[in-house]
Amino acid sequence: MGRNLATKILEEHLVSGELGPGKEIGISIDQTLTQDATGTMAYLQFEAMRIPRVKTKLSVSYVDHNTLQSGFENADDHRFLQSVAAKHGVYFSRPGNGICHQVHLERFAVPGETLLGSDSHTPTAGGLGMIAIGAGGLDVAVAMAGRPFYLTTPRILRIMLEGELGPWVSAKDVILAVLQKLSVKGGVGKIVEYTGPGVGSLSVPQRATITNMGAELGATTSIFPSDEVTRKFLRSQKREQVWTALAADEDAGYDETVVMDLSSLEPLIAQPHSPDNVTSVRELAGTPVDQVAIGSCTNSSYRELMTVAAILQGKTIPPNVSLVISPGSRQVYETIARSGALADLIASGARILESACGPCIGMGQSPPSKGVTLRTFNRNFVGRSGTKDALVYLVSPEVAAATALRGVITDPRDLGDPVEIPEVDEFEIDDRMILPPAEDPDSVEVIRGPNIKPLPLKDPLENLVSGEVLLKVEDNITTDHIMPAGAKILPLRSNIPAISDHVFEGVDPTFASRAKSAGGGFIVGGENYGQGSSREHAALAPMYLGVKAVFARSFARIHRANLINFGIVPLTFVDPADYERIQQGDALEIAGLREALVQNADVQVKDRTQNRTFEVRHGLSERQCEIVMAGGLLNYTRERA
Ligand code: MIC
Ligand code: SF4
Repeated sequence: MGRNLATKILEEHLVSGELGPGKEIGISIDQTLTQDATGTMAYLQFEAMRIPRVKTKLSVSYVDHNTLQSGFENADDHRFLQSVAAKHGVYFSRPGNGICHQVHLERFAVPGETLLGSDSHTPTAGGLGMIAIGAGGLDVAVAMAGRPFYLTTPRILRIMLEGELGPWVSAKDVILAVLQKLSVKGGVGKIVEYTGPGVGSLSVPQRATITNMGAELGATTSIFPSDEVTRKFLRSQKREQVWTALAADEDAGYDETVVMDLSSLEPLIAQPHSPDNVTSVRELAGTPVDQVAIGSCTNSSYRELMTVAAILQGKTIPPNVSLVISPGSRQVYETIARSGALADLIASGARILESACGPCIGMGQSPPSKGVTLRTFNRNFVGRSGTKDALVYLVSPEVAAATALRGVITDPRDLGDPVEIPEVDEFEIDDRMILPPAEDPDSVEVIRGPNIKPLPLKDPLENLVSGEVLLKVEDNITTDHIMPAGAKILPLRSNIPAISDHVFEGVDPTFASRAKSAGGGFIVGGENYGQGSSREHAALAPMYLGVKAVFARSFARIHRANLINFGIVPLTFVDPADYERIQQGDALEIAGLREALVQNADVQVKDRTQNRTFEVRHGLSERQCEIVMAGGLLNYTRERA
């Protein structure tokens, strides 16, 4: 049997282990990317490894998240990032140059290579035929040091695309349809590989929208073949020389296959508060909205903003709607400006923001109380917009623009003939906002502001671990629940003592102070605990508060890896009913934890409050056991250096 594309690239990069169900593999990483909200930690960790220059083919540091400088903190972080990049061989994409995933797709992604990024939407580059994986900052730091990235061999899920998209239906509708079918847990442990005759009808930015939101499936990554469409896109970026044709073998095998007919899709919408809560736009048509936000790494490419501009041209948005637009990259921004489309957007009453993540991560533009907001983004978790009781819906740019125009949720098919946007054969290429690393690293002084606090480290794991259940939460808890973001908290990303006070703030504002006064303890979660963002702060800050282990029904991949990296033991219930039995406040004791890890045995947990014992499983590889016992990956790496 032939090989699928994902397996081919994984095999080419395999440096340890062998591919097989449940087996841990180590792959070499060609490229890394970081963004500012996770990057400060990643570079502090890289510095701690005392390696002078990155050992990857290419590493890029982007500034796109913390661009609202309402105090010195973010600006200080940017200065640190710029200087540390110059010193250690990393390219630096300046604030304003765009969202990491959009810029990386335009300027750096290479078919067939591997990319590890400290952001969960790194799989965006899968639209260009890369194996691009999101991870915690520490994993990225280790990759920059030239070490492999470890993961459990993913199952390969094929999505066979047939037919072509109808008028006013776009890539966002494809991935919303996939989410509707598979749910936010449907991709856990899998790589989603798109194949079939429908692939050729999708442009690279459309493919990237689909692979981007594969993160919302919980997938390890998603990938498209590299074909003539890919070549054309690379030519438009004056990078045709990096193109190679890549595809699965004709007779390739897959673990699972789903068939999707593109021509049967209609405009879709994800309702509050989960990206998989999908229905048709028709169903909700007529609902009044307060805000429409267009942008993010999912939907802010050139063609998308041109489409929005064409829909709004010569019109004015109604008084009940605030329309905000953030172009995905400076290249997109400049191109729509030169074409005149930007003027059309401004004239329509749109509020134009800088090219950055912006409202997607709650950096400004929070909706009003109980406000209805339609966004072209990828996540609509409670509170992420900055307004806890807001109702956030996720849609395509076409639906967003039609809705902004009418002031009520609108199926764009009601607008009549679709707008046609001619493709750009060649973009104007200007990389002056991407700074190459210094030629003389010794001359560079790394600048640290007062917000950058030293990295907290954990002691090696003890054999007897005890404490109380500090919090019990339900299924699908996101890292936005665990470690909220937004304009007020994000500036503290390089200050763990300060950011720790906000852990679980939206769920239980007493959590941090209770954890501190109890000297730490445990967390209990349901299924898919820790889904969403890659922020390692969702592990690092609880570690700082003394959390020793998390019990859950199941974990999301990146968060589980982050817990291990910071020495917190992720444990799953052997009998799922124990999740129901265990209560917040129970006093627990685990004797012989280290032994259980070494012997690869199930772990006995004594619930002193209920006077009963239950079993949990760690499922850690030998390497992961050693990391946890060392008190985290940094200690482990140092011990081995
Ligand atoms: C997100 O979309 O949630 C973020 C902000 O980009 C995160 C990274 C972070 O929290 O810094 C992600 O997706 O990994
Ligand atoms: Fe930025 Fe939003 Fe994309 Fe995260 S999902 S990288 S916050 S635009």
